[in-house]
Amino acid sequence: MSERQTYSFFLGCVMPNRFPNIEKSIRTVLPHLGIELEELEGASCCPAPGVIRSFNEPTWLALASRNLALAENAGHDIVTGCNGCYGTFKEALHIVRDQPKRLDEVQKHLKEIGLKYRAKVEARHLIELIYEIGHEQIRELVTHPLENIRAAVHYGCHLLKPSKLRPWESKYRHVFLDELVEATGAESIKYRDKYICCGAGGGVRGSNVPVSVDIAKDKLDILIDEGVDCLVNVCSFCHLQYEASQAQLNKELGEKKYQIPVIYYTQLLGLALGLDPESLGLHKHVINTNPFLEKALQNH
Ligand code: 9S8
Ligand code: 9S8
Ligand code: COM
Repeated sequence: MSERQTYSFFLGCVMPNRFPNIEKSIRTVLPHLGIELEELEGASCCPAPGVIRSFNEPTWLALASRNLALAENAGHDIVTGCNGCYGTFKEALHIVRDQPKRLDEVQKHLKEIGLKYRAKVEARHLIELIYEIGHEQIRELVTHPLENIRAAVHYGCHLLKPSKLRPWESKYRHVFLDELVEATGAESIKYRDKYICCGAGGGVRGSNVPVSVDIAKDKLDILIDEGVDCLVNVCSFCHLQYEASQAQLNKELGEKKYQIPVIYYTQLLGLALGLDPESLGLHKHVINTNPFLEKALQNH
């Protein structure tokens, strides 16, 4: 692997407030891949692309640019583990690079709070950094392959779309995450509606929980039929949706029908690197991870 790289770590809202266990797994695993994270002090909500942008686009752009400016002034590119935050930053950069008037407008706002901004910073998703290392190289680092695990990969929307503003080469766009999951030794299964929205984004979960849970239920029912060991994701908001929706559905049913462990990619990879499940936050899940861990740890 090439020399170590340092990024400003953008947490977003969901991870530190609801899933510090995912944050822990990211902070534990990335240094093993030569990726160092620096705190991004003073960061705010990205703000969420499907929510705040729909209400007031100029405010969304100014706030997104403020977060990007913090990283730019720290001298690093920004990295996030949430698809929504990734979407906001990729699209905010595209707008100001494409339309000088918008950059001017944003620079005026940021000047008022003493921030310089040239839109020279890049926005990355941590899975993009891992993709660049390559699935074959990741496979070489794996010491404890997760041979018994049948995983259902969930990409989420903002990771892939709009495709012209995303870095994935077209022939890898719909398989790169499956390849990275398979590099851990797990099997990534084919299933119906793999690329469908989890039902949380775009303000759906915020405004109408029953509709949102219903959308999540479609995929969960497909995965129960497939008999998977876990659902793997790379978005803190999708993660929240599948954890919380299963708990909600079980409560409504009065029985624990929905028991699919929801695993963030760095948790899966960490296990395959031989790291301790607690250091990956795997003991702090809403949906019990024990049956998954029993199978996954057979090579530990
Ligand atoms: S920040 Fe505030 S609500 Fe959220 S997690 Fe991701 S999208 Fe950006
Ligand atoms: S949350 Fe994460 S990326 Fe989104 S909009 Fe549709 S899918 Fe789940
Ligand atoms: C989803 C983000 S990851 S948003 O709700 O669409 O803004």
